[in-house]
Amino acid sequence: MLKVWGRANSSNVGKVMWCIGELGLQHERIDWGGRFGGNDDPDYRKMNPNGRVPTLEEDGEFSLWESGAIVRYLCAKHSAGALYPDELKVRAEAEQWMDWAAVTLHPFNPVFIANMFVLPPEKRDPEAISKAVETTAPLFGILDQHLANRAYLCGSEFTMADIPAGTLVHRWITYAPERPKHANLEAWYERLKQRPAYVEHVSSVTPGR
Ligand SMILES: N[C@@H](CCC(=O)N[C@@H](CS)C(=O)NCC(=O)O)C(=O)O
Repeated sequence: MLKVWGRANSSNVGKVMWCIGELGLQHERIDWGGRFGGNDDPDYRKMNPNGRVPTLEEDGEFSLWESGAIVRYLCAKHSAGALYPDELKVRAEAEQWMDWAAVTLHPFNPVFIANMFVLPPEKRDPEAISKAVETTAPLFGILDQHLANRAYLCGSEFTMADIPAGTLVHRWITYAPERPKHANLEAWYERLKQRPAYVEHVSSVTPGR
């Protein structure tokens, strides 16, 4: 049995839960981290020395942290040749988009969350949000251009490549109304919203802590 340790309103937990939903795997999710606490629990730290969420626990004998690594592992195990592309170059491209989303695209997200949901209203900084929009818009422009002639990041089919950036695009489109219009990006977001697991774990979830 799979266990996912992590609160549902974390984008990194949402990424893993969306993947599990796509794969149709039996699982249990345990509210952890944020307002639920638990990150400093010594047993939890044995599984995840970072004291962050999510952590995947499998059959009580294997655990894994880093949401992107968890998505890769689950897709490789349960969806080889589909969500986890067989062809080495296609898989490398998928991993390229996954790493890019986690490292390059992601930084706007904590700025949005802190200044829209977590900090007390008097401490929120609209300037920080504007700056994040300004630096992030060209990055979503890269995705928009890439999506000009393909339905999903690796081509005509949905793969694991779509999961990390797809998790973030919801927050971008929902919480950055002053963003530039990117028609291909918005069409991709609409396609993702046709997927029940995306709606359940990403697009219907209000961010927070
Ligand atoms: N790179 C890590 C980041 C993990 C991370 O920073 N998670 C955040 C939530 S998105 C966290 O644990 N925050 C503290 C908490 O929720 O208690 C991953 O992708 O799994």
